Amino acid sequence: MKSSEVMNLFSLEGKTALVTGACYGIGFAIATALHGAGAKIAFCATSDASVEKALKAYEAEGITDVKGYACDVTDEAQVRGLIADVERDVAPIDILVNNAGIIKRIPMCDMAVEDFRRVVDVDLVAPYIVSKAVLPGMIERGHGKIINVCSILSELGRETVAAYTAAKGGLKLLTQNICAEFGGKNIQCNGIGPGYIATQQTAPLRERQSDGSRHPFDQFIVGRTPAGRWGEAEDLMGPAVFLASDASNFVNGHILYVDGGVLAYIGRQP
Ligand code: NAP
Ligand code: GCO
Repeated sequence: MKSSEVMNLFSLEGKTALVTGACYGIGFAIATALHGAGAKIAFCATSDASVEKALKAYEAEGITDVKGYACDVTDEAQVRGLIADVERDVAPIDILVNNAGIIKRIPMCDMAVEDFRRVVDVDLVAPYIVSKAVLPGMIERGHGKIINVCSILSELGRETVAAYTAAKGGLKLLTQNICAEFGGKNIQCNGIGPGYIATQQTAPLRERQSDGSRHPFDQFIVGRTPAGRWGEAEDLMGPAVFLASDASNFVNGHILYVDGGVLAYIGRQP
């Protein structure tokens, strides 16, 4: 390959991507990035109202050709319908980003088993359901990219998020297993593992205190992150384009942590 052609490796021209839960936050940033690299974008969210709101947000970014669908990704019948709709309205899916996720912060022994199951359903079972629905088409067409949005909590635990860490740890291994099972079919399945990113999901951890001071968890995260700041959803844009593109064709079963260095750091010395 000529050096002048290297940047073409990152182009997504002619590709179609489905990003789950891409109304705002990380999913929105990833969908916007893939669009900027040339892909046609479809996304889903939990309700028509979410989809309508998101379409306006994309429009505000100058993106008018995305397609949005209401779909609960934990429901296999709805997911099959979603894939059929995307293939009919847009094109067969080359890139799947399993981004939709929830968290419930409840001490483990106070948590109802239904709450634990719901988190595992959305954060782990749904990526399995959506991947299972797109894989046969990817195999038939001879290529495919699946990106699972994991977390640094695929590696670490912390108080109150037992279901989330169990699900994200499982998602890391599901990523490796999809790689193992379908790598020979020219399908690459990788994960992105964000650190602490300033989105709606983490807003309660950054709320100002009544005296105007920063939330103790906010200070803890800044101290625990070598970069010395929270991540922004935009920090995930480059890594997502890389993992969706031909630039990563021999990268498979890998979790790309985008965490400002948290996982490399033992924490500030006293
Ligand atoms: P967010 O702002 O809460 O957005 C989550 C999105 O998922 C929303 O669009 C939501 O749809 C959608 N969603 C939730 N349940 C769904 C379901 N059953 N079916 C379809 N869509 C569903 O979250 P975020 O912070 O951007 O996080 C996105 C992903 O990154 C999640 O998997 C999260 O666990 C992961 N992550 C986040 C961080 C962080 O610090 N923020 C760090 C590591 C990993 P509606 O708009 O309809 O509610
Ligand atoms: C929490 C946070 C995390 C982040 C993220 C960290 O309560 O600890 O919400 O779960 O969302 O996954 O990488």
